[in-house]
Amino acid sequence: MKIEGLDAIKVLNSRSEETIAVYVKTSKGRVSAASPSGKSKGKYEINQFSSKGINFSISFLSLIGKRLIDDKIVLEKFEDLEKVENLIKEYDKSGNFEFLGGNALFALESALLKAMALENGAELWKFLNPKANALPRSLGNAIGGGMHTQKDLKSDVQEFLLCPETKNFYDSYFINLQAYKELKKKLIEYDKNWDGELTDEKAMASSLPTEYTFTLIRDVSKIIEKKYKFKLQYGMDMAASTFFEGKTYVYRNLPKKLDSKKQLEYLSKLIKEHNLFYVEDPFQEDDFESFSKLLKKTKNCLIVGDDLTVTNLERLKKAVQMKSINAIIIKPNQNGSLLRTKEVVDFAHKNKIITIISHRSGETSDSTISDLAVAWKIPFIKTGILGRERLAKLDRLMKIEREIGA
Ligand code: 2PG
Ligand code: MG
Repeated sequence: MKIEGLDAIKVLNSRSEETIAVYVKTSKGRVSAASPSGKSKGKYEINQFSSKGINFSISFLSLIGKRLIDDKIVLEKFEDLEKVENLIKEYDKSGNFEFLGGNALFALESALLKAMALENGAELWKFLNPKANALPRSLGNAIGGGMHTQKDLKSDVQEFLLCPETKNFYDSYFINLQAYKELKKKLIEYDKNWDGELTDEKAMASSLPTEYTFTLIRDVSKIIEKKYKFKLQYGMDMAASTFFEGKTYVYRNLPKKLDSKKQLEYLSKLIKEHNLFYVEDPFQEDDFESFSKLLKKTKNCLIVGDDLTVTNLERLKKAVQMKSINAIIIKPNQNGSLLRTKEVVDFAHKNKIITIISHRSGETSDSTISDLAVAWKIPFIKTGILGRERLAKLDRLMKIEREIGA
């Protein structure tokens, strides 16, 4: 594939923040891709944009586009992204693409991959892996709080996540929507402070304490099982770094301060009593040790690294070596490079770590992560239940499901 044109522009994400979209033109047509932005970002993620600002990242991308065209660089397969990264490294000496920025690189590489797929007359997932034949399970954020809402009285837990056990993707999408509706009825009945406000990810911004929320979710799971005969598993993203202050976790809903030992006791009890199958970032992002203590204490629960591991191979290796996690969030813009992201996924799978590809709280309608989930055999996708930007990814997976004939 020869590139005929490459434009980088500013676009707005679902939180009305500026981010980057990249358009690539080849003889077969024009494709585009855009990057999302996080709010509860891990401190070890690379910057979304150059430290010189988003405009600098955009000019940098234009320069790379010009070099790709002038140097007549031929891109034919996923691994050819290395040619692009080598070009970038001529100018970006940071070692982690921080001079360009994670959002800039992810949008660039996604657009280039889409162009290669178009050139091959294939859908992106199929271009990347013609043998792919399975869809991920959907993890949907139904109730939320933390940094994803501005309310005063809110949940300390950033996301209460639902995950239906269904055979096909369409059913899991359908069940999550039904469960969301049932939960909404419960909130209207039991949360007198809830005024209908939604979080950045279109989850319901309730004001109820954590334990209470889980009892409502358990009731809803019973309703769903009875009505639709599907099991509804559930869990949470604590995003614990966002309320770790000094040496303690500062809970504000039912006020309490827990040190890491108390946090460990609290969480193992919560997991047991509420039968949680998924807990993301239960401790702050430097505490590999407490993660591993929790993992040791639990059975049948995914202990998931997000801010802990930030889609970074070195941090994943440390987590594996310390037995801190049995599952990892994959967010390509945490490091920007799709080559590096794939390395993280491969290393995780080799070490029996479950992967979960994930949206960001500030999203665009780009659905590249849906294709990556299928192509890279990622068993879970966390991408919300409602909202245009979330539905774009769910719709894409339903379309892929039809193409695969699964
Ligand atoms: C998370 C994400 C997505 P953010 O913490 O997992 O839900 O939030 O994009 O704000 O980092
Ligand atoms: Mg998270």
